[in-house]
Amino acid sequence: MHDVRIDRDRLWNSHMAMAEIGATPGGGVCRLALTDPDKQARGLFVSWCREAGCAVRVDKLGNIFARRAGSEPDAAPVMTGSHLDTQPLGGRFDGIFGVLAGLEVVRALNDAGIATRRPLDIAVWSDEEGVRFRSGTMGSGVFSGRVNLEEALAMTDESGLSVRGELARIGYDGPEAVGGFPVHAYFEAHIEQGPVLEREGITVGAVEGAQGARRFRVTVGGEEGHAGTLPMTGRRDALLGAARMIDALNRVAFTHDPHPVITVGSIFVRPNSPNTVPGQAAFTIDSRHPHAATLAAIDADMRAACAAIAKADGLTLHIEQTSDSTPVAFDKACIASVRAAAKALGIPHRDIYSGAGHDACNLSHIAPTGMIFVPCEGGVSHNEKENAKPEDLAAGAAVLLRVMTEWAE
Ligand code: HGY
Ligand code: MN
Ligand code: MN
Repeated sequence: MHDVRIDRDRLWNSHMAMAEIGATPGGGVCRLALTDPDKQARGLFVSWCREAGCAVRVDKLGNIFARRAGSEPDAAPVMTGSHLDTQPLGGRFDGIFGVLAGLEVVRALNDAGIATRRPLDIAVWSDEEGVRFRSGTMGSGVFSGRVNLEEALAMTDESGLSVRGELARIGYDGPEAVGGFPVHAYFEAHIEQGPVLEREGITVGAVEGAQGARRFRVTVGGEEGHAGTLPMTGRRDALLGAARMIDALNRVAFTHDPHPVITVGSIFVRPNSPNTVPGQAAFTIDSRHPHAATLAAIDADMRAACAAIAKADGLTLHIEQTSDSTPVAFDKACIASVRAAAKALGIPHRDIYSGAGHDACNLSHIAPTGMIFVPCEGGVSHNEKENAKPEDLAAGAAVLLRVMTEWAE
């Protein structure tokens, strides 16, 4: 391949500049979907892409596509990308690496004056994390036809603000239809968010697939009462019931082999007053497993556990499933390209499976899809301490450059 080189420092410096937007005191980042920090991050990315000669499009769900023209403009693009939205105490690399690695590929090709036959698209998907609006991988979910656009636009956050309203507020209610154009292949670079690569001293993971993930919102109903006068017997304490359910759900995880991962990450209490017995509690469940049948069995166990406690405590129970992503296997030819690119570049690599969910999981339903993992320190992610090495990010970007240019011919 012509002398085209990833610029390690430029890639790292772009990460550090992006990390200043929504920076948290603990060294991480907070850029919840469609908030002002997300708007600023989007704006910075778009300005960089325009400087790199890309044409930028925004669709009705705020997904951004920066296109580097190919010699055959009507050919289906080779696409890369990820997300700029983060967890509330998120890291500087989760999602951001996939977006900025794509930009570095474009910058490196520009430096070398190399044209590709197919256009190259860098995508920024709206609300991958699903922290503020409950579904997770929302933008790529609608793009791939797995989530209904109107339902996504109607989703509201805890304060009742809708996706539709927030997109308009930050100016990313784009004109383009969501999806509907062919994608020749999709490759996403991402930190592993697990310990395997670092522990084995391996720089690149050729990702074979990702486990399935389902989310639920559980609402428990009891009755408000005075903390001082309501006797302990006969209370209908919704928060106590929820606490018992959360403990029972944790124990469900150990009754399946291999263990699923079941997480209750957020809880809401009404009226949330220190001297009122809670009349309502709501909490989320994130349940994941590599096998679809086991995911279904876990659902049944979780529902049974919550129902038994609700019955025993005289509480009402409502369980709403808010997302469902099936286990995916990525495209074998894409995986082979990632392995071959790492090998050609002399980069230590191995096959690996993803415990985390990604936009690539949605894209895999409509285009040949592969992922490139690089190590993160201690496997830590969704944590302000999330860290990666400049040389590993550059190696991942070099593999991305190679596979994208291979598939763009
Ligand atoms: O939750 C996930 O797996 C992803 O990091 N959003
Ligand atoms: Mn991510
Ligand atoms: Mn994440």
